[in-house]
Amino acid sequence: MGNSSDSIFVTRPNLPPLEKLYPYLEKIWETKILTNNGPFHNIFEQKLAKFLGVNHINLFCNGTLALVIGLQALRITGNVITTPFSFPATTHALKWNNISPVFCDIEEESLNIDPNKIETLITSETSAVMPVHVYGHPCDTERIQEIADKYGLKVIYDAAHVFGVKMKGRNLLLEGDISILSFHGTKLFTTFEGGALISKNEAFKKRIDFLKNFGFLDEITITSPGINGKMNELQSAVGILSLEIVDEEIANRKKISETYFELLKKIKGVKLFNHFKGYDYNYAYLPILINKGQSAEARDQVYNILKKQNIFARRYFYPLISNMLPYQGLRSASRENLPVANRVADRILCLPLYGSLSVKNVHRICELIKSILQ
Ligand code: T4K
Repeated sequence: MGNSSDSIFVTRPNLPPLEKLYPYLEKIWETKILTNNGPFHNIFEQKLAKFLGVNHINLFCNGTLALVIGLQALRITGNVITTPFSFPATTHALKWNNISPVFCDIEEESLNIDPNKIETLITSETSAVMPVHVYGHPCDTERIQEIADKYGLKVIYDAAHVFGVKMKGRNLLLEGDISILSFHGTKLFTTFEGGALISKNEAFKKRIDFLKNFGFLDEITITSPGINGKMNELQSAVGILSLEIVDEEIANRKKISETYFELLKKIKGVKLFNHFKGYDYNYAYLPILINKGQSAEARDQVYNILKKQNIFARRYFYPLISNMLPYQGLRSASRENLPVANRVADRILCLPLYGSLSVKNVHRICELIKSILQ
């Protein structure tokens, strides 16, 4: 991470006013309740459930553990079909459960798992599908559910990027069996580190509550070999306050994104992702493809020239997870199996996007991209 004061990063956290946090800190210092289902944890859990329009939610210390524990609670085994175009946490969560990932190619337009390619990968070992709503663009959940129902598979959504995405007539977070969110410092909605798991019934939520607290049923009874996935009081306090500012952040990002779209659409070789049909986008990311030449060269050129100007765009998600050392040897990791994902990973660039990014800087970034590509 660069640290020059004029640096422009891919994102910046949207933090609540510090003075609003002080009363929460005073309360924590007074009561000395720091964690283990404290009062702020419970308030945040309720407020968050209401905000997201869900009934069953568990808070976590991060999104990765929510995934690991969610897979465990669903008793997923064998093989799981997933996307290679994501943050490594998605696939690592499978490995931490001794599950083998089977990589499926992605769609050109949404960059999400391609439902048309899932069925050919299903074998007697397959127990689930784990798609990711990449950059907050919703997966084709109806088609995925149809396939899951046909073969009796579970569906686990890595929904780390979708906070604040609003579908017309349905709640994206209630698709599949479970969804997990991330509240990491780089996310649109942050609790510094943090995450949540959304499920469909109270019994499952209770099971997750045990699993994320070592499996304790009461002071002396352990029901299962749980782990520590709890969110603490400080994170929860930040979460309560951050709920008050997230809608404004989305509105600010929307305006900034619109400036980007306006300027970038005129540049040959830049592909934008701005067709938000059927949903209100959360503007979590500003991904573009640099479509010039056959390799990653042009994209890397843009990335490096921006970097020299202290503009730190990011190549999320390059390299593909399937090309990372722990996964390279898998049959499904071959480039022939994943032509679209490999092509996209060589061209993807996420540009800086956050509510306080100035329009002047957006113009500067777009001018630089234009001068490099023309
Ligand atoms: N599934 C998906 C699809 C995910 O994208 C993620 C996380 C997960 C699962 C796992 O959820 P968690 O267990 O993390 O809750 C970041 C994040 O570490 C990671 O959480 C995130 N995805 C991923 C997309 O991005 P890095 O290595 O790129 O972060 P870093 O530290 O380079 O930060 C990028 C920029 O953000 C910095 O240049 C400046 C800014 N920044 C960052 C931090 C940490 C700040 O301004 N303040 C900060 O505190 O991975």
